[in-house]
Amino acid sequence: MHLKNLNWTKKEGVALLLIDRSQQLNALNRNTLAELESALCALAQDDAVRVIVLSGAGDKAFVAGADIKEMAGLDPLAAAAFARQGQKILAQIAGLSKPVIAAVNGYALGGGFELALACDFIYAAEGAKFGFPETTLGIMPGFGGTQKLSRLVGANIARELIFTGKMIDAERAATLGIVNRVVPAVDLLEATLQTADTIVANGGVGVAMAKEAIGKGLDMPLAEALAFEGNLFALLFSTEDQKEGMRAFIGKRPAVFLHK
Ligand code: DAK
Repeated sequence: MHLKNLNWTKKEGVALLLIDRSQQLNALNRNTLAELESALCALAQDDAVRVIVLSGAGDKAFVAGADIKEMAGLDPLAAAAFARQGQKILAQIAGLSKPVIAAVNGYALGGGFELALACDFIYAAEGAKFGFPETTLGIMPGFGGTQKLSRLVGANIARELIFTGKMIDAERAATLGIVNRVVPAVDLLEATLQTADTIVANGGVGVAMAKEAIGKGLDMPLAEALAFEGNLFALLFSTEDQKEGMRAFIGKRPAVFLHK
């Protein structure tokens, strides 16, 4: 499917969703956000898609942030609408029952870093750069960056990155736990798609519930989160996937999951 600033392809349970405004380093303008929102809606409802890989077109950027040229002219009401649009997309990714993996192939700055952080995990190309330059523009992160980064790496690292606006490379991001894996740029999509394929082969309901348990559980006190996990675990014993998975193990054969 080709939209103006976005395109996606589907293969064997995996959708590869590319933000495609490479002349502007895939910066997020309002049109791109609107397209991303409708693409995520369509992919959420598509049963043939079980994992989404999100990346940027070209070899320079994942997303170099919100579109500064467009943002510069926003009045307060338009800025509020822009914020709502961005936050809706982040909520969509968190609320999707399918994993979303970010394949960061260059700059992931500002809103682009926040978009990557909203995904379930991040693979990065060698040479990719992460940062929050907002304070160099007189603003601050507004799509969840202050909260997501602090929870992931701790408040002090988040403060340093956000207050200085300096970029870090993919290796440092991996050391900090922001990035799961760093690979040569030419191998990034293949490595990410391979991991997506591994997930697709597993029981879809279990994966979806694990995503929900991790995502929602992080915002709960531990005892409540453990109870939540226990309830979801119990619910899985009503699924065909649980029966098939265990039958296949006992029968010494690969499982064939129906994802229900
Ligand atoms: N916006 C618009 N255009 C951008 C852009 C951006 N973020 N980043 C790059 N471009 C454009 C450049 O203007 C240039 O366009 P032309 O001049 O050719 O028309 C083209 O992409 C190529 O960029 P450069 O020529 O600058 O390429 P370089 O390799 O020299 O430099 C760079 C690459 C990534 C270091 C540099 O482009 C750069 O510093 N870009 C800006 C990065 C940045 O500051 N990003 C953060 C934006 S602020 C909100 C929530 C969230 C946000 C806002 C509000 N609310 C809740 C309300 C998010 C804010 C942000 O993300």
